[in-house]
Amino acid sequence: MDTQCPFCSVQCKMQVIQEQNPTDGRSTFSVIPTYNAASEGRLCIKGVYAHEHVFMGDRLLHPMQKKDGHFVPISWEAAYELMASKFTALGEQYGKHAVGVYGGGSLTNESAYLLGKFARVALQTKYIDYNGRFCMSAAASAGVKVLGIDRGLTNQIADIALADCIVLAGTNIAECQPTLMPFFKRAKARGAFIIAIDPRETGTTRMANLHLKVKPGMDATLVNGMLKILLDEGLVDQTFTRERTQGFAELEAHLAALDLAGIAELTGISIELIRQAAMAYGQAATGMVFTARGVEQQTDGHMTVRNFLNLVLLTGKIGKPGCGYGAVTGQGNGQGGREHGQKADQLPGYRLIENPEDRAYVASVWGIDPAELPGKGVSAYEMMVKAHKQEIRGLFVMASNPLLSNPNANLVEAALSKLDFLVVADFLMSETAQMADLILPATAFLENAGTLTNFEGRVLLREAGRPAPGEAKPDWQILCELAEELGRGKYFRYERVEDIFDELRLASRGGVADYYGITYDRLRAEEGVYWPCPELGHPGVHRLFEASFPLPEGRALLTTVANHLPKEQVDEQFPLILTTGRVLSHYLTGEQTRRSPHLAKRDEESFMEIHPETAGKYSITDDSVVKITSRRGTIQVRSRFKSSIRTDTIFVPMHWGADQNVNVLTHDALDPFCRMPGFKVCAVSVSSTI
Ligand SMILES: Nc1nc2c(c(=O)[nH]1)N[C@H]1C(S)=C(S)[C@@H](COP(=O)(O)OP(=O)(O)OC[C@H]3O[C@@H](n4cnc5c(=O)[nH]c(N)nc54)[C@H](O)[C@@H]3O)O[C@H]1N2
Ligand SMILES: Nc1nc2c(c(=O)[nH]1)N[C@H]1C(S)=C(S)[C@@H](COP(=O)(O)OP(=O)(O)OC[C@H]3O[C@@H](n4cnc5c(=O)[nH]c(N)nc54)[C@H](O)[C@@H]3O)O[C@H]1N2
Ligand code: SF4
Ligand SMILES: [Mo]
Repeated sequence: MDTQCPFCSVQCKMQVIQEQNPTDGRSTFSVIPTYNAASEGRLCIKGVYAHEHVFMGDRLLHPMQKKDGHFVPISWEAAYELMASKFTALGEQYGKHAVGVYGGGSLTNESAYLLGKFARVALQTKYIDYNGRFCMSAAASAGVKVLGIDRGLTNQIADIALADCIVLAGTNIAECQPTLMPFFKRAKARGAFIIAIDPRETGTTRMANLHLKVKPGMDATLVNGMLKILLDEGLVDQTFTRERTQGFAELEAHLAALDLAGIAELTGISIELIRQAAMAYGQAATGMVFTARGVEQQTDGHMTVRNFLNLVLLTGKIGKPGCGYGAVTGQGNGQGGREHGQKADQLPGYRLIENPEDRAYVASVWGIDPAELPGKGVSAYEMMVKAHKQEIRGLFVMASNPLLSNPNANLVEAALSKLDFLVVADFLMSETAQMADLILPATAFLENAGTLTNFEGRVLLREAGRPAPGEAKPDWQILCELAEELGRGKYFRYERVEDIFDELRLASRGGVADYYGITYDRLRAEEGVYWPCPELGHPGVHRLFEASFPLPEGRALLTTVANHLPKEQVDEQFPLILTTGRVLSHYLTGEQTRRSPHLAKRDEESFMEIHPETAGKYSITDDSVVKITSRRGTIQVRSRFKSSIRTDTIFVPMHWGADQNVNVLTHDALDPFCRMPGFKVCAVSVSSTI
């Protein structure tokens, strides 16, 4: 089976070989990495064992309806009838917007595109959003505002090795995109200076020349310090700033008024270290800045990314070899998943649902009247709040496990319980699926063909390697058949998945993320194609912004960013900062990796990283079960002493559920610009359970 790893945004290519023993019929598996330009023939441990959840996990094989608290298998026909009748009845009683749709960044471009169309055309609801809201929304919205385009990497991956200075802010590439590490190591071997910004030590910070152990949530302020030093030291690229940006005068005045001693105090980083970082980046001839969820999953994540972009723009380090910005995308199709209409305010190709021209164009491709298209809905967590208020009464979740991944999980659980009808399409019995009234069995990566766009903005084709097991069906087929049952089938008739891609190409044509020139034949022949690719013979754009930015006068936007504190602050009762994230062997809510024996055994349960000095204060011993409590709830995990984490901070990963679900603790304040939750900072107390 020639395939791609289903997990992170690198999308490493591989071959899974199944051999069946003729006597007992049992299968053994081997996995060979295959070459593609991003992974260069590497796989991390998650890729090596990705097939395990497909073959060994307790796959969902039949549609199932919950009756008296138990799931019973039903036919696809009965499932479609039930869903259509329930959603139609809710629409008649409460209006069409009483039904919501919730998607995911693991879906192929074809399914993500179709899910957006399904919500607007088949259900005619405005409420659709997806898990990428928690992932890429801060970086995406900042990229659009400042640069005019949101593409994960503004240049090509090969540029990393050409950078003389690299800033890695809130990104743990060593554990989250491990196969990219050699690109950074190559840069370092060439003499690049690497700066990591992270409150704790990771495999990534260990690679750095300078590690700034920032106080969680204080990155925007830290960058203000770096910008001020660049300005004071004459390291601003005056020509670039004058010719290619706007807003310099305001930014200059704002920086001049800032006080470095105050910034050092707020961020926990000394002026000397801030200066060292600023000088290294400012003096380097080439350089790149990368941000990820550490700085983005904040209640000011949008503005924080804009400040990192100030760093890039003030030094003119974009649009040329060895220079650029990367928002290190998370999910396998985290990039494509955010371009084709799963987001509350978007239509395919990054068109906007509130823009009359965009509406008219997409409506013409879909063969409907633009007046029929609903307006914009609300963000993922806000849909949960609407469900809690019973404004949303029916919900269709496809490729996400919101019970574990939304902030403030107790409210989310209550919201999902209040729904009149919850449908979940998944291939595993997730915690959210367990709450469903109806489960639709989907296909896993080995059975599902389609395109995915990797973190660079390179579109890749993943072929299906095996038939769907049991009665499972690909997501796109489920959507088409449901649309038929809802009486909207004429808008959803495709013979093959490639036909959906061809419609997507047309729907995205002329948009920001233009896929028109990309075809399955090209994807089979080439190593993937970068968007924008507006014409069939077009090579795709490897490096953006070489000459201008797609904004008024071709200029990027500099932003004045205030020194902000995170929304939730510690106090006497909740004296520690909790930050959350990932470990190498598990993926997101752990649904897939917890079912893979080789991956699960590396980390069988959740844990809390804590400084031994801090632990001592609360009489906590190493490797013991502890309680962590926030203003929202309590979880229990095992302690893990780490003398390399800040003493005011603890870290808990996000991969487990039930009484280890870290999102029971997180708060639900959202970033005002992009509605990203502040997953990376909440106030907690810790205590021993002994
Ligand atoms: N193994 C593995 N790989 C994955 C995933 C997975 O679940 N497991 N998920 C994929 C997805 S969807 C995503 S979005 C990416 C996520 O990739 P990353 O964003 O790299 O992962 P995180 O661990 O969430 O956060 C990165 C780092 O931010 C640090 N951090 C926490 N708070 C702050 C802060 O306030 N400031 C700064 N500067 N740093 C902070 C954390 O200590 C952590 O080391 O990974 C993708 N790859
Ligand atoms: N505290 C805290 N919370 C976080 C984060 C954090 O750093 N800290 N990170 C956030 C981020 S970045 C993300 S991306 C979200 C992720 O949040 P979720 O979307 O909830 O995470 P997953 O575990 O990927 O859930 C995907 C579900 O869909 C199923 N699935 C996978 N592929 C497919 C498919 O192709 N089709 C169908 N139908 N089903 C499929 C899987 O079996 C799984 O049950 O979590 C967010 N939540
Ligand atoms: S998890 Fe990411 S880095 Fe690891 S094999 Fe899969 S795609 Fe590659
Ligand atoms: Mo993510």
